[in-house]
Amino acid sequence: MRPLAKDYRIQSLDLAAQGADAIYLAEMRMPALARIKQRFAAERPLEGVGIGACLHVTRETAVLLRTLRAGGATVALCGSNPLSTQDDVAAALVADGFPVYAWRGNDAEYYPCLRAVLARQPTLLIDDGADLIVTAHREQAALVAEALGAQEETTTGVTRLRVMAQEGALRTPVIAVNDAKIKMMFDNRYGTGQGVLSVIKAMNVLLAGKAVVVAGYGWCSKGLALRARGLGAEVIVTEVDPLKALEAVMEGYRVLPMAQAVQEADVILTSTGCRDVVAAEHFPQMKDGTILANLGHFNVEIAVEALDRLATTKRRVREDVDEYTLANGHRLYLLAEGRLANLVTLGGPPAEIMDLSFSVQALTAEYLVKTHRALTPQVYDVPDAISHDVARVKLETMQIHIDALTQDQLHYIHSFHTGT
Ligand code: RBV
Repeated sequence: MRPLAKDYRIQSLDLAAQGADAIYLAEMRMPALARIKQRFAAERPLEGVGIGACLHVTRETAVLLRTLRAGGATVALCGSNPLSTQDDVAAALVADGFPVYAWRGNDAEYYPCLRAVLARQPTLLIDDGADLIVTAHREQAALVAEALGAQEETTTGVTRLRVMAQEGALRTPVIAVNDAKIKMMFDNRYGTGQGVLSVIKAMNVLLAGKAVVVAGYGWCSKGLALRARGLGAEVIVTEVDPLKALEAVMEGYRVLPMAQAVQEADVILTSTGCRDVVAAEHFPQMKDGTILANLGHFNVEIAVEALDRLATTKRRVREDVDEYTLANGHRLYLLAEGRLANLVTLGGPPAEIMDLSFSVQALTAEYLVKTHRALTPQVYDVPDAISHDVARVKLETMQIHIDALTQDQLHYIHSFHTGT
């Protein structure tokens, strides 16, 4: 047994045994990360590196933290969302020696918890949504100047950091883990896509025959549309990007402006990275019983404050479900207070998926430690070789074999001489 972390702020240490079981079950389904952990333990590529992590405090995140520690790093963790912390996991991590500052429902002290991580003077930041990186820039200029760099897990965070870079405000190199092919193709599409189940878990509603509106047609929304259709729903997509809208049309979905879509919707799912996608004027247009869920990073995609203002009554009807009654008598059901519903109600993308994303995080940390001297403050892509490595290892652990190019084939595709 490791000694308890000396400093921490969590809900209750009493939940540690339950959390340890939850982590154990996730770890079993994260074989690619397990291989990295084994190699890290032997090679210690992160020896002496202090990592500050701001991530959803989930069982899968716990497996990542242990992998980073096996590589020689010390890691402190805060939550990247007020509602996504699994309190049992936080307790197990503290019992396992990690300083953790997070509890479910921590709205009021969200930023103090980020500051507690920064107070440990980490030299590498791993973020999900860019709150930690932005806070460090605002309040800890020296820490940022000394840092090796940072890594960002999610679409919304990468968007923020690219704006920072464009405005010349970024002071440390950032690697856009989200933009790695193996992250977007699997975590965003199938991981968030499976988040359709949050509607079923929260409301146990039949999706077959329902009109499900999916706002946006990026990687996350593609998965949501796919899975909603698979459950028998009629999917309507809304978009602002003509290319993505056309893609949705060709995929066989109806595409409508939101003002029309809301009138037909039984369920509305947002994952756009933008704000007020479902806005004040839309609520009175909705049918009685419409279910609203956001799966994007921040709670701004559905205009919750406007909904609060418009509603004549609001009451909690089930765990993570609030009923809003409007002046026209229609009742709307909002999941997870408009925060990312799949994290809050389901615990996030499953371990098999996070195995991929967090393998990329672990290998990116190793890459940053090795290469940071050659990097400048801008947003970098994850080297493609990392995505390919993780995919190869994942296939191996699934005992799926693929072909290899012969010498002749290699020669052919690397030469322009042979034609008609
Ligand atoms: N995410 N982390 C977890 N189970 O630990 N689940 C989801 C987890 C990340 C995911 O990669 C996505 O990009 C981000 O959370 C949204 O904030």
